Amino acid sequence: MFLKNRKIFDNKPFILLFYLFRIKYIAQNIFGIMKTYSYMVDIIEKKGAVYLLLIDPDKISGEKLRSFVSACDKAGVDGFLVGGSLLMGGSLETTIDVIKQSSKLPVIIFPGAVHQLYKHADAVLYISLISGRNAEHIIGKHIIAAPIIKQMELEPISTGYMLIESGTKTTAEYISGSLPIPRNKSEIAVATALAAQYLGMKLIYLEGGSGAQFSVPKEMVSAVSKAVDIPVIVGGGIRTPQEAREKVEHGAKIVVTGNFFEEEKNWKLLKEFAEAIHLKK
Ligand code: 1GP
Repeated sequence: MFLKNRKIFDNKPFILLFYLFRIKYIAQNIFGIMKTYSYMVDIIEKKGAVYLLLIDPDKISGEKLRSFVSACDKAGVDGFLVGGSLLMGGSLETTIDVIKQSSKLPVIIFPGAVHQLYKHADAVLYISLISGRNAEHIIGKHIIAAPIIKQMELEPISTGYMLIESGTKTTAEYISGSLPIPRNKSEIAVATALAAQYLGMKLIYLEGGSGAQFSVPKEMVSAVSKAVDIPVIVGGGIRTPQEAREKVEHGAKIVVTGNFFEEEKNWKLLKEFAEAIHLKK
């Protein structure tokens, strides 16, 4: 029996086929599974930074969502994050379906909980709350989510998520039961971000929290961006194109806005935000 198998392996075309499958598998891992991450790296290369719009399914739906997505598309937004720390009734699935019907831009789930996963999204930020010490948010929920992500064939983008003190207590802080990093302690943020990079994470998210009173300080954005080699995302409390630009000028490679565009009267500023974030023209 053993000798019989040996004969098969001695067969050169068989070996060639074996290696071709291996190469295909490796290529799928790099170019297939990491498709959305590669897309963002590519945008960073071409435009200097990525602009993502966070959509909260509780805040917008139906025709208004369709119009908003089209407006984002026209304005030069690079993609969408969908999710929230707390979903009060809005549907993540319907929101993603509507975005997908209205735009070709990638949709990345920004999960506030394990049940916020959906196979029609392009990717999921696989966030570990590394600024906190709550094991459930560092690794616990991830174990529950991992088999679901695999089954859905979603691209997980490993993200070191850091809450930064932003004036008042934010929903993310309250729900996660974790202390944010003090605004004036850039060295803690740097050490935490470096640890995430050494653990193999693909992104660092400096989060002021949705609707934050103050966005992440530029000094901290700069210190963290200089220390790590992976892209730094900055979000929370960004309300003007100038503020968004300042984050990019201090090293942010991805900027997220959410709250500000929940008011329709602000949609006219989408293009200005996109242009401010895209440093390279
Ligand atoms: C929140 O960083 C995002 O998780 C966006 O924050 O809603 O304040 O823009 P805003």
